[in-house]
Amino acid sequence: MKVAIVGASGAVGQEFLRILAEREFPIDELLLFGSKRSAGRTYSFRGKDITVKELQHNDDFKGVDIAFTSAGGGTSQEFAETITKYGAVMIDNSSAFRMDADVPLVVPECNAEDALNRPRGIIANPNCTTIMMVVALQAIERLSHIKKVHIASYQSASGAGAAAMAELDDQYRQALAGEEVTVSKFPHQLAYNVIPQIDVFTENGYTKEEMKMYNETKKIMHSDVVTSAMCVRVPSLRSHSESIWVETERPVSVEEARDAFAKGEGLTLMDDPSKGIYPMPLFLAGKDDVYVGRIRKDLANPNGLTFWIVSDQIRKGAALNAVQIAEYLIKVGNVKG
Ligand code: 11C
Repeated sequence: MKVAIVGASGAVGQEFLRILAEREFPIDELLLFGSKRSAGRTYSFRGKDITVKELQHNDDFKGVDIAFTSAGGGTSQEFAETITKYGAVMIDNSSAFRMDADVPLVVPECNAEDALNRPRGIIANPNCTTIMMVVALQAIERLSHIKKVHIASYQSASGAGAAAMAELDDQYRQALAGEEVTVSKFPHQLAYNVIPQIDVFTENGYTKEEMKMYNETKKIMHSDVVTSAMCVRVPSLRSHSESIWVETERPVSVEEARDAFAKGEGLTLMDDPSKGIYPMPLFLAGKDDVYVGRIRKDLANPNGLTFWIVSDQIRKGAALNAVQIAEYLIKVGNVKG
């Protein structure tokens, strides 16, 4: 199998390299692409050095079976035709095509089969906050239809990329040294702070990040579920956390929910609050699953249940989810492998 990574030098691109190396992903040849700036850099993959090529409008994607793209929406828009014209399946991590009717939006635990119907050769990877949430929601949906979801997110610096992680480190160093704090990747200083804004505001007062959760959840779950999210940037480095309140058609007990989470695909139950056991982002970076804890009835709603999830959003929220989509296509014989 000939595989390409577009945006190889970014935080998600680097995670693709790690995940493809550690899984038994069938690769005969791996091509790395990036901007003019990152072209020429070399990364090691399964003991071999691979040099990043500049992404250009040429025939470099001839013979490529799967292209994982994570170089921003603009690049995905501009290069989608170049990438897919010889038949490569483009699994795109940007928000460029997610809500297009002819592009499936896939989280394998929920709607893997949607990936088989891709008229444009493009499969979209959802936003990280949506991916981790729907993996957990799917377990509850199997018990009773979810009508409403409220979410408060606690999103790490890494959601804004590798440079943003470095900026958070710098901000702590600068603040402790009494220096002026550099703010460039976030709307305000993040060190010693939380910021109730991720992405830009839309007309209804919600941010784009919050509206992604609203729209993408319906599409992935094939559901009329309505979500209302408050997305907040917090000064953790990696892994996002979410408080979630669901309202189901019939009341779901804590025991039923705990059992469903324990058995759910891609989920790990971590729920023993009396011993201080619940998921925390600091300790779950680099893990594959969505971790669930603090499961309890919603005191404000007889049909409500509330819980807390944490997941490494660069893995399950981005690169791992895309690789799992590709693994599904290989497993069902939809692409050769
Ligand atoms: C963040 N969730 O934490 C965003 C990053 O649509 O893929 C991912 C944006 C996207 O800042």
